[in-house]
Amino acid sequence: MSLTLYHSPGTRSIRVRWLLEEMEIPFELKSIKYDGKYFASDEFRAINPMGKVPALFDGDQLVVESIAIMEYLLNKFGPSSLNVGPEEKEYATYLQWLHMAEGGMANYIAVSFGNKFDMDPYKVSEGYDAYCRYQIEKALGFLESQLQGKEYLLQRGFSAADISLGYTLFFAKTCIDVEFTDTVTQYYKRLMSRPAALVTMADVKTS
Ligand SMILES: N[C@@H](CCC(=O)N[C@@H](CS)C(=O)NCC(=O)O)C(=O)O
Repeated sequence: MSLTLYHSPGTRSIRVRWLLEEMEIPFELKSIKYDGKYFASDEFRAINPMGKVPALFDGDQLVVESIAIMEYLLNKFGPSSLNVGPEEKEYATYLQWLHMAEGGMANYIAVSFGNKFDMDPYKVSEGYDAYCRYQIEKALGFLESQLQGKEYLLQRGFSAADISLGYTLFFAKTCIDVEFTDTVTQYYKRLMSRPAALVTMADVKTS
């Protein structure tokens, strides 16, 4: 087995690195500074034709998309207590947050962040930026309601869905102006104080 992760501090590859650390799976870390020009270069496109991080190689098999990589690792290198199966009561909630953290949150945060800093090619209309902000606020409100009486997203404890969302909350907190409720703030602190998160986030500020 040989796993290689292309990672940039502060980006979605945090999800994959954090999961690998939690699962204690050995891997080679190729940490590269986030650089749009390099990511678009022929050199990097030869590694990942999408020109993005994360990119995971399992031998010569490339896997992209952070949540797909997480599912790949959980299913291929499990069993792991961080994975939740269809036979479990909280399977629906698990799958929902595992994916919503990216498709229903981080994608909107990325647009709003890029727009705020005039990043090419992220410039969008005021109307679309407001739409993205609306989606982010709505998801945070839903999260607030789902966290009531719980330490993590699931009653049964910490899971890969918390890793997926932990990155998203980091992205929101550090890149766009967003207020977290006390419940979400406590949840975020709980996630970021995990030993595997501390290793993964050692090169970035989480507040
Ligand atoms: N949905 C993808 C998003 C990946 C992504 O956009 N990564 C950013 C860093 S957070 C990137 O590499 N952007 C470079 C680019 O799109 O040119 C995932 O979850 O892996």
